[in-house]
Amino acid sequence: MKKALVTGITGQDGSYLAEFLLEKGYEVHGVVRRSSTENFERIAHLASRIRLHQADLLDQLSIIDVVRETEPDEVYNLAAMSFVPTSWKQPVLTGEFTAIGVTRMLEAIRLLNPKGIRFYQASSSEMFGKVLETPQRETTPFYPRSPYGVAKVYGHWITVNYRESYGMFCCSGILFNHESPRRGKEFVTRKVTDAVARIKLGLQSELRLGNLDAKRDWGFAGDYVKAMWLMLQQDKPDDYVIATGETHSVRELVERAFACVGLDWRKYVVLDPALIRPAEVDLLVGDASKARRQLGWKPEVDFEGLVRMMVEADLERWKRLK
Ligand code: NAP
Ligand code: F7E
Repeated sequence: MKKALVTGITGQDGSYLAEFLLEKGYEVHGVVRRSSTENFERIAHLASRIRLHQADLLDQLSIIDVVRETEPDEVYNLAAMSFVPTSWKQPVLTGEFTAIGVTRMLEAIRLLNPKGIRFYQASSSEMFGKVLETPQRETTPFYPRSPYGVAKVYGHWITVNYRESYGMFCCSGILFNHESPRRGKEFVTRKVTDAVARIKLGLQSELRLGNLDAKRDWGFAGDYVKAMWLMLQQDKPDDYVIATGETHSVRELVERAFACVGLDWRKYVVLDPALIRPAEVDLLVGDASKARRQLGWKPEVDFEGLVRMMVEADLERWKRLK
């Protein structure tokens, strides 16, 4: 039985990845940080099948301890401060978690089992930022536009560097936006689908949004965790773009989500300048042909299916709560 260690297991991707690895027959270990109130909602249904360990990406010794105790075959480093606007409010902390945290993980592996452990780093399309090429692929130069994007560029290159310096099996997945009913409510897709459900049920009257013109390549998180695993099953470590190849504006997302419940979005959406970012990423669209060719990966859920899935899940949840 293979063993996997997942940081960020309480997050959206961590919960889908843990499910996926359990289905593959893995023994799954997760890193959680200490908090006065537990926030294990996304993995509650897996509680009896996974093992959780307290550690923090800010604390090198705790990371070494958890790698030593669990002796994993594969490490998936998903933990990060992942909300872009917060990275302007807490740029130093974002750098500590999202950038230097990667080095702490890699150092633990280098010290304990550099040839035996395979490592996945959760890199991001935010690294392309003010894009220098469209569509974006593995060779597109980076131009990050937020402290989060800058931190992810560091995480990406330190992963490449440990592969090249020490011959470690390190992969970086450059994942474009991926969403699900488990997405945090501060991200635009979930903010919209949650509001649509509440408005439909008479629990909310307006939805405040920022830039409606930004375009993103949105996929389904359940599809994307499979790509993470596939990267670590190859003969050689490498970096891959994971995306759908389709882009849509926030306006299209809003229109489609309201249409799912038969409402006209113009009656409810209020533009709020406070939600405009200091620097924006205007357009993202990925070219995942390398992943398709070498990993045999392709997304199963399209944009329309994704929005419908999220609206329906939020409607169900609010009906139950109501
Ligand atoms: P998420 O839902 O925000 O989850 C982030 C996870 O990181 C949570 O489990 C969080 O734990 C954990 N974490 C944060 N700081 C930590 C620390 N100091 N020590 C230990 N754990 C810590 O993010 P996600 O959407 O699942 O994304 C997973 C990863 O992929 C992140 O690295 C993100 O930056 C990256 N990524 C995401 C996307 C996307 O569209 N979703 C695209 C590209 C890359 P708590 O529960 O304790 O907060
Ligand atoms: O914003 C615009 C906003 O916060 C998407 C993270 O997972 O994906 C995510 O980062 C777009 C932006 O995601 C609101 O200006 C308009 O252009 O959902 P988001 P993100 O910033 O793209 C990447 C790949 C990651 O790696 C990150 O970790 O939507 N937008 N109005 C808004 N965004 C939010 N959040 N809220 C609004 O009211």
